[in-house]
Amino acid sequence: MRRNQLQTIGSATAVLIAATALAACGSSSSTDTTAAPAAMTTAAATTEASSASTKVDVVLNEMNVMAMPGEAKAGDVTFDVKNEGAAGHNLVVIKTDTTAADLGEDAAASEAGKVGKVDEIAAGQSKDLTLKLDVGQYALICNLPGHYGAGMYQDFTVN
Ligand SMILES: [Cu+2]
Repeated sequence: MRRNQLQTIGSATAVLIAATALAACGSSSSTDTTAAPAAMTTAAATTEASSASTKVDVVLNEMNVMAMPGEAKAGDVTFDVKNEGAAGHNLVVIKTDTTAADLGEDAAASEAGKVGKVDEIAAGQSKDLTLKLDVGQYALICNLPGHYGAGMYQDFTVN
């Protein structure tokens, strides 16, 4: 009887140790192999989501608007607008059937068809603007007095 009890305790202890070892092994391996890939999957998904928004660098100076690239796929487009000039500039995004050079008067352009605007940016500063753009022809202009007429415009195509 006593010997049987000892055997029972002994095997119960062995089972406990094995279970503890399994649990420790299981929990550490599940942390290492499932949590890490899950985090990587999340990061990859985030990267895919942000790359779904096309990034366009727009540089403003005296007296140019330079968008790189000059076209984008329809959908979310993020204009990363940097004023590399010495004066303040703004950026108006206009959907238009004409070219950017043909928006109207010399001093200031018509903003008919405006789909978004970045208010005046001080020299050396940057601002972002994300717009959902349909397929079409657009004009990117600075419409501070005299700037459009001085050449601050560029065509932009969404396809
Ligand atoms: Cu300007």
